[in-house]
Amino acid sequence: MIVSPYTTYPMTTIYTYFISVFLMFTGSLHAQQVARKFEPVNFSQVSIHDNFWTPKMNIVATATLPACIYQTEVKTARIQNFEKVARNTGEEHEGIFYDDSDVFKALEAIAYSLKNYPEKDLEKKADEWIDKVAAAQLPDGYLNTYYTLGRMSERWTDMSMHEDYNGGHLIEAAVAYFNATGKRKLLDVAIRFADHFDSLFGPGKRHWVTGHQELELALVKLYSVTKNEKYLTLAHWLLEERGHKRAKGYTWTDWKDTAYAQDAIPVKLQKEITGHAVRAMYLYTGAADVAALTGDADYMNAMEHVWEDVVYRNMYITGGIGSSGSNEGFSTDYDLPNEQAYCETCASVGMVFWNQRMNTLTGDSKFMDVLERSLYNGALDGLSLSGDRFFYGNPLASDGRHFRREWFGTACCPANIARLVASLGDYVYGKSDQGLWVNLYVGSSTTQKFKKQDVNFTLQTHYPGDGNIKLYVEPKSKANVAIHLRIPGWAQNEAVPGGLYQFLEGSATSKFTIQVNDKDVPFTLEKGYAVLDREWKRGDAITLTLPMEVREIISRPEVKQDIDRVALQRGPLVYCIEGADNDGKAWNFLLPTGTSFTTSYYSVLAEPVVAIQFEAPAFTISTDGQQIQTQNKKITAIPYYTWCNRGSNQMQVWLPRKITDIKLNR
Ligand code: FUB
Ligand code: ZN
Repeated sequence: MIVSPYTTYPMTTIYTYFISVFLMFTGSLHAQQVARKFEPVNFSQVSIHDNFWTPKMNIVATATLPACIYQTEVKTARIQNFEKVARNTGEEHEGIFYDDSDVFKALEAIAYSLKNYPEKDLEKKADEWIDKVAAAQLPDGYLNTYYTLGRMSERWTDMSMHEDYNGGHLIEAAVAYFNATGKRKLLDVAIRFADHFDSLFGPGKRHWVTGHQELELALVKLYSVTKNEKYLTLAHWLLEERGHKRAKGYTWTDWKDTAYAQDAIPVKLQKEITGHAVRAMYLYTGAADVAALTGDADYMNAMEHVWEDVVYRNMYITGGIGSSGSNEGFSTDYDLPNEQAYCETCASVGMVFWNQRMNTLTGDSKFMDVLERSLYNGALDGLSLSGDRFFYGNPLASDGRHFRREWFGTACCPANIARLVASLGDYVYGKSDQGLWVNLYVGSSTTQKFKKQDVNFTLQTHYPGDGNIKLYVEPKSKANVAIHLRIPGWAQNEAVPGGLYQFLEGSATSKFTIQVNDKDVPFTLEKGYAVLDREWKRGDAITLTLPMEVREIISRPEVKQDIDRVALQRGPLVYCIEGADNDGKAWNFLLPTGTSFTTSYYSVLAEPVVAIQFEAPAFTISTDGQQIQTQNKKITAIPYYTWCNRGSNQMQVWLPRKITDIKLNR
């Protein structure tokens, strides 16, 4: 994974790379035909009414966003910084140089949330913040409270200082708020900022390598709403700036290792994942967006390799990534410690972004499988069931000291998980001229046009509680639509693409089934989708049943931390053992081969879940400390994302098979 200076690249790749760099500098980049296999259906066209997600979206609106607002304007000076700029009385900036981004991310989350949970007070608060943000913009379009409050002469001198990152989040918020409300005040601010950046940097102007990638993907969003090609050109140019050691001409604090920010070699030549996990995810999301609009196959090729490096060798079973705290990112292949896992919430959120882009570019459901894994496990774990406590890191084992916090000094994660949950509608469906893709099984409805005819789709399910999914298809009269239903890899015996994790042999599962109007129907399987290409009439209903048995999972032997251990999964959910359900202990039992599992509804937590139960030998030390006692105990496992909602507790995802892995003194 460390980029080797001796890595060789095929001549054709190098040749096409230089051609495209040449085109960048001659300024002749144009958006070509969109290279996506289908377009994601925008959240604004999807109504969600889901047993699992709707309560979460409501909690985001009523608890998470109020917590973000309280922390942002009452407990910290984030909003005050904008007010200080507008007052222009020489006051100092308070906080960290990237704090503005938390304001923008919260605004973005509010925008999505208004669609699911229209709440006048939230919209009022957003408008109030937008006025303050707008008042802090300088006449030349510059917007950054850290530099404007006393550091004006230093602006745009240090690429690591997140002026671009903050600007990217401003643009994302502006686009989301415009899409959700039709109000364009923040969009105009974002356009002025982007134009300011464009006046300084770009083909034939100054060089700039984004210190924390984000502006790339944001500029593509700005392009998609304004249709102004200069933003797409700028996004592409920013990608091309990487990997040439251009950062050297500037002060680049803490910039010892360019692989940290995926800047060691040009993006198109990258094959291996390196460095900071969130930076990487935002970079590849932006690269996939640019590839989709420019048809640039080199980006696609590079990302296929990098994606395999992530998923085949560097991803946790929870879909979390970035095992190392020292660089907040990747270390060496298969180095996936459980208790020390960093797995930042934002990195799992980034996995959702990137995998969605890869899915729409390729039409391959393996990317959605990874997205679903990161969404339901690594990302969702970052949000407490109450909605107002957060994890920054998401380890896969705890001795009881890991706990959820109200906020963080670096507070990137809370608003990130808020914007992800609130924008869930973006990930459910995809559409092409001929077909509909159902990617996530979320109770919802959407109306889409096929050959000028509106067709309404309504999906009903209790997923992931059970695997029964019903999709009602309602054209006005009759309509030909190829409906693609994602059949998750886990429902076809593939735990994860690439085999880093595998179902234990003999860990039985039934087959998925599909019926239309209660009758078996023919379908084809294409890239992980069951395709039903036929004429639909009003009242037709598809029933998809996914197998929901408890599956035991093992790791490749290279992951030494998981040797002789087993993880449990049911549907898309990874499970863990938490002390709260097991007499305070999660490290004192063995999971023997051949254990049988039962499942039941479990209402001990703040939301009902399906728990897994099994009998296992548990070990305790006698009160005099002289003997180890064994007794068979009923163990309860709960979905990983629900742990640590009853105070700090012991927890384990990978359960031991061997007595030497038991830890009694915890
Ligand atoms: O630098 C901004 C954010 O802070 C990053 O995305 C996180 O990883 C944290 O370092
Ligand atoms: Zn974060």
